[in-house]
Amino acid sequence: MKIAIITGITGQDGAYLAELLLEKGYKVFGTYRRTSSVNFWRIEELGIAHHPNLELVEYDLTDLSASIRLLQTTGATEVYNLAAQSFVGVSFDQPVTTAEITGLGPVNLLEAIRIVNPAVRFYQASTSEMFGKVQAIPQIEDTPFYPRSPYGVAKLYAHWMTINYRESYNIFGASGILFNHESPLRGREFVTRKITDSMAKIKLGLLDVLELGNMDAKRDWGFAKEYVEGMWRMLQADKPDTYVLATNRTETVRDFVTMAGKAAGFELVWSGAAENEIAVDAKSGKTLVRVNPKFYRPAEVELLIGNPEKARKELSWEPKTTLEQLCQMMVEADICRNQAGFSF
Ligand code: NDP
Ligand code: GDR
Repeated sequence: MKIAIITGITGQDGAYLAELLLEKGYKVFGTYRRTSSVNFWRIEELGIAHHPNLELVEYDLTDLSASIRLLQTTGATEVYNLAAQSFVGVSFDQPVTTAEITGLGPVNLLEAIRIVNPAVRFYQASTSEMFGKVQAIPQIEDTPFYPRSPYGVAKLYAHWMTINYRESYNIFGASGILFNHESPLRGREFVTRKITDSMAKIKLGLLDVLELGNMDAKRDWGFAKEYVEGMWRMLQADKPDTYVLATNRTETVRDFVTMAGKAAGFELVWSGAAENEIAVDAKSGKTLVRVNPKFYRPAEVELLIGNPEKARKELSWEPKTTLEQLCQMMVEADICRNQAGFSF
């Protein structure tokens, strides 16, 4: 039986990846942080929280000795490092914590692998945020990086450390440069889920208006469940490498709001510019969306679009779910949850 560690199993990707590895017959050690109240709603929703081959382990990525013990006690041969302070907005307010967790944290695991078992295969969750102020369109593995947030800078450090351990110690360190991927399990602070949850609430009369920041930002949004399959394929490859996973389609935040509004039964019409922009429902005449500059970021990533050609060729990976299907799936899930009084 193959044994894998997934750090960050309480997050969106950790939950989907655990589901995938359990389906493939793995023994999975999923790590979670000690908090005053546990946060297992995603693995519960997927129905795997009590799977006999899933063991939940308390662990913090910033602790080197805990990382060494994790490798020693589990006997894992694959480590998927998904743990991070992953919210870009917060990274501007907590740059040091973000650097410690998101930047230095992965080095604790790389060191643990180097010390305990250099044959362990390591996946690092890198990100399109490393491209930041983009230097080429679309972005591929070789596009120069220009991160625009403390989060992006921290991830870039971890990305290069993964490559450095690959080149220095022959460790199988794979880095997946994943573009935004979403799902009904996305955290509610991220823009797509904030939008789908709010549209569901407005439809059910639980919210009047959705407030957002930069409507012009363009993102390449895919379906998270498909992206975790790409992570697994990277660790089954003959050699460790860096791969972009993306859809090669980009849309604005505004377009996603319109799409989610449609899925909830509204017909949004936009007017005004920048800080004064609003969207009115053509059927009821009510203002349902408005800009609030408090959601603007000190520096923004304006445009992301990735070409996953290398992953398609070498890993036979490609995205299948369209943005319209993804948006519909998220709105429907949020309508059901809000009807049931679910609050995550
Ligand atoms: P989430 O924010 O949903 O999950 C992050 C996970 O990291 C949570 O389980 C969180 O635990 C855990 N975590 C945070 N800090 C620590 C710590 N100090 N020690 C141990 N665990 C910690 O992220 P996603 O699932 O969306 O993303 C997974 C990874 O992929 C992240 O590294 C993210 O930066 C990266 N990524 C994500 C993309 C996306 O579009 N989703 C795109 C590209 C990269 P807790 O629940 O306790 O907070
Ligand atoms: P991002 O995702 O920063 O791309 O990072 P997020 O959904 O937070 O923002 C996407 C874009 O939407 C704009 N935006 C808003 N964002 C949020 N969260 N809330 C708002 O109200 C709002 N209004 C407009 C943002 O300014 C931004 O341009 C995500 C995370 O999952 C990272 O961990 C991951 O590495 C990258 O995707 C790829």
